Amino acid sequence: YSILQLCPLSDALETALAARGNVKQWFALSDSARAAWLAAHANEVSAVVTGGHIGCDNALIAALPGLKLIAINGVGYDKVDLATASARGVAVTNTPDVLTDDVADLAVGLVIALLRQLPRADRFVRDGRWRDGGFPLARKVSGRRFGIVGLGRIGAAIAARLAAFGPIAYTGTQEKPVPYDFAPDPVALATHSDVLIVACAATPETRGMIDAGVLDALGADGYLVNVSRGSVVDETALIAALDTGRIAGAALDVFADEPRVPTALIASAPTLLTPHIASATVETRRAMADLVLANLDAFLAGGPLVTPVTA
Ligand code: 8YV
Repeated sequence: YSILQLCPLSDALETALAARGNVKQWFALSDSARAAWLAAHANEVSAVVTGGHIGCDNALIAALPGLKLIAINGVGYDKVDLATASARGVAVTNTPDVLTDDVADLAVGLVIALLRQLPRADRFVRDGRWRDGGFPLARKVSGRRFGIVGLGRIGAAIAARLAAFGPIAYTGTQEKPVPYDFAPDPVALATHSDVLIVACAATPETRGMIDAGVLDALGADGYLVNVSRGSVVDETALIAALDTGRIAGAALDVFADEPRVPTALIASAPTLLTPHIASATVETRRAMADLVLANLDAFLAGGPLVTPVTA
């Protein structure tokens, strides 16, 4: 085998991978089957293909002496230790840009769905409750102040869309030449925002950054939207803030321990929960697959990688 596949991928991508080498589906093996397989085949693996939220841990990198490439089918590379990979001479690629529109579109959709209570309104009609009275009033989207945490490619695309609805401010590692107000930190941003949208990369610095202090600064009328990584938000603090009405609501596409979602969040009424679907459209998953393959082909041909991740 030469390609180790760490998570399920689209049929088209799996077929294309199989045309390029022997593919082993790691995610389908039990722990004991993994150990046995490694004992027999570890030396043969030159490339790992994985998802952004799965990555490739250091133990697996260490177990694959012939590994030269980790191709991530996603933009986030927080689950790969770049220092370890580069020390071992393992290149890492991701799929930037092609998913930016989708993630930004979903963020806007979550903002509208959360404030206008769309999932609950849908249930209201289906449950036949319309006949018994009107749906409770929701909250207005236009005119809200939007705070973007992380004005990278995705954050900027979210800002461009939400600028049609209301004033935008942002925070991040640096101030940028953009027509939006810069806040020096998340607390300052949350203080002046009605809706806080998390779009930054997950790094050691951003881990747990949206904490109780940020949520309190957002306030009882404020909403949180997360399309980044669950690790950026202190989930325990978020649950407490939702349960005590210290923030008005949250829309979450990502969670600390996916696919496990805390029962407290499931039980929490002012939340909208989606199963990490920000890049999950036919069009974008096709474009991501094409980029994974372009990187793999460049690697197999010994040429420069198309979208390498650099530390
Ligand atoms: C995917 C993602 O869910 O791009 C990312 O970082 O988290 C998502 O696009 C995942 O990587 C699909 O494999």
